[in-house]
Amino acid sequence: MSERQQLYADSDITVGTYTPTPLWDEVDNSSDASFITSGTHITSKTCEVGLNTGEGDPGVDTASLPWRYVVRMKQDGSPGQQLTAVISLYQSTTLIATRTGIALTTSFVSYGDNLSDAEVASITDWTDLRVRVVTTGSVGLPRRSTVISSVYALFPIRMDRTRIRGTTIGGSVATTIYDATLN
Ligand SMILES: [Ca+2]
Repeated sequence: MSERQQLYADSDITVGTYTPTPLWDEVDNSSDASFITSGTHITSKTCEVGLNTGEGDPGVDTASLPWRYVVRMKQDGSPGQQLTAVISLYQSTTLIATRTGIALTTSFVSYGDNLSDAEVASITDWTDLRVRVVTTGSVGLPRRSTVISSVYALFPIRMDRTRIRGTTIGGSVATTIYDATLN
């Protein structure tokens, strides 16, 4: 089974024109019913949220699992502008990874970016990871808004821990997950 830790937004770094605030409180879940909106675009719009620290540095090469950050978003409003997004993972103010040229649609889509081995190796502080979203509107009216419903990252868990899921007993599945340190 996959051994993943999911890091959610838990702080605001750059609010810009986005509402409502705090931004992280709307995008720290998988529900499209809670979201943040940029307001109508004239030029580019930027927001950035900090991620919680999860279990921290996975510490070793776990290349069989993708290291991934995800932004679920769409463009809102009448046909006219086309919004294009750039999503980036930062450690503090240092760029770790970026994905450009995301053409938003009018339905929510989860756009992810997998980190390369070199990008993973460039992360030295797992307590200050951030995700920045920059969207730019094409020339054209009516103007549109960027809408973001979820921001998170998926990383492997530490390799010096193992998880043992309970076996089926009497027809019900034990749901407790046990952590055991091996060394
Ligand atoms: Ca949400």
